Amino acid sequence: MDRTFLDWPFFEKRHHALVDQLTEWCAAVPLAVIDKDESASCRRLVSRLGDDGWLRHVVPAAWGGARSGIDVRAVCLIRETLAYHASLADFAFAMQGLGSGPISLFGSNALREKYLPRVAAGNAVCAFALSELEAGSNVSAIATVAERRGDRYEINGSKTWISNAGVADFYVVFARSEAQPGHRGLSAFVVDAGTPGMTVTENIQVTSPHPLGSLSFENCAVADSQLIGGPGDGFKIAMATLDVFRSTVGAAALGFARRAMDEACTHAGRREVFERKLADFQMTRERIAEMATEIDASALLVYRSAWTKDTGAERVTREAAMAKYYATEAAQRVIDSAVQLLGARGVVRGEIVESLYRDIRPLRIYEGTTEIQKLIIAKEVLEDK
Ligand code: COS
Repeated sequence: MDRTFLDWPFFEKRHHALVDQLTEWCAAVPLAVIDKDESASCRRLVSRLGDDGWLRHVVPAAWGGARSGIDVRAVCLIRETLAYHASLADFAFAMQGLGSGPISLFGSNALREKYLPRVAAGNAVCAFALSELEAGSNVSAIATVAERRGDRYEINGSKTWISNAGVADFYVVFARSEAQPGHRGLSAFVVDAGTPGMTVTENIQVTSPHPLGSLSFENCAVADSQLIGGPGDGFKIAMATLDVFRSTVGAAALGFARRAMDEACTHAGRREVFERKLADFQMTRERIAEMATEIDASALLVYRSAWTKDTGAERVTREAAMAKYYATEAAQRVIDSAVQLLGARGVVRGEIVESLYRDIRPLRIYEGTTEIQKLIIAKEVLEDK
């Protein structure tokens, strides 16, 4: 994997050490092995990532984490490296961050104490339950309700496309608790798996296999101490959490793209066509040049966003949206080029570029589609004028 980007001014010495240690770890641990199903693999991966200390990077130090706050550059470097080796390992790591992010960023100390040490140790699997059938891109349209009854809330409604549904030990659930319409009425709650009234209604099979499903809530009672932030803070909690984790989606895309690039270059250097190496043809070189440039451009945007957040910016909405949009779209093009360079082999099940081709596709959709990222960027640019 190209490591020259680590010399860019975005990084500190500790980031180099992190990548060295994680690369060694990835070579030693059988990350790509699938157990009886993806859910079992995901649990095993979370537990191993916890045992070996990697999950400490998604939690603040006061609750078992590596540093006082979440170091977005470290999270990006870990996602990039894991994605290079095994997409399910990246997924398992990423969901621990996204699923616990609202608690780290906005939870009471009691909630942090209750959940975050288990997240860091890999003893609790997390989920982020935002999307609904009629509320994917439009978060303000969430219809799941949380009605206040004394010292608890009763949740009714349903969620879908929820990563780790059925595997998670707790879910951060966004629901409408306040009378105000649109984004102002939403709140965020932590709901433990096994809470009466919450059931997993469906497991969803997708192009890049990972645990995904739907949830139903019927008079599901949660104590008011499970509320994250205040009543009505849900929309801003969701958006601020996504601001942190969207750059990391770009980083995962970067890991996939770098792997595709390496596979393509190895193949082009070995494959003979018309009595020459594939790598000697100008059309191959043009493709390789485009792939390399898109990878570096993605890395610049991803690490610009992560560095901006780490060095104190309150919001990185525009930077994170650019990083996610550009890096995921570019990775799709890079991987498609790699498939093309491998020819027939590129579409054979079991080939690395074939699985990368399936793995990259959801990243252009989840945590905000490319189209939503473009709307966010345009809004930020126009507001600055
Ligand atoms: N951080 C903090 N606050 C934010 C914010 C952010 N990143 N983005 C918006 N806000 C605030 C705004 O400042 C505004 O506050 P006020 O009410 O005080 O004015 C409020 O939230 C509403 O913002 P906005 O008007 O921009 O909201 P919209 O309803 O127009 O929606 C989009 C904005 C479309 C950008 C949002 O719904 C979105 O990101 N959708 C995609 C969701 C997604 O990623 N889904 C995938 C599921 S997760 S896997």
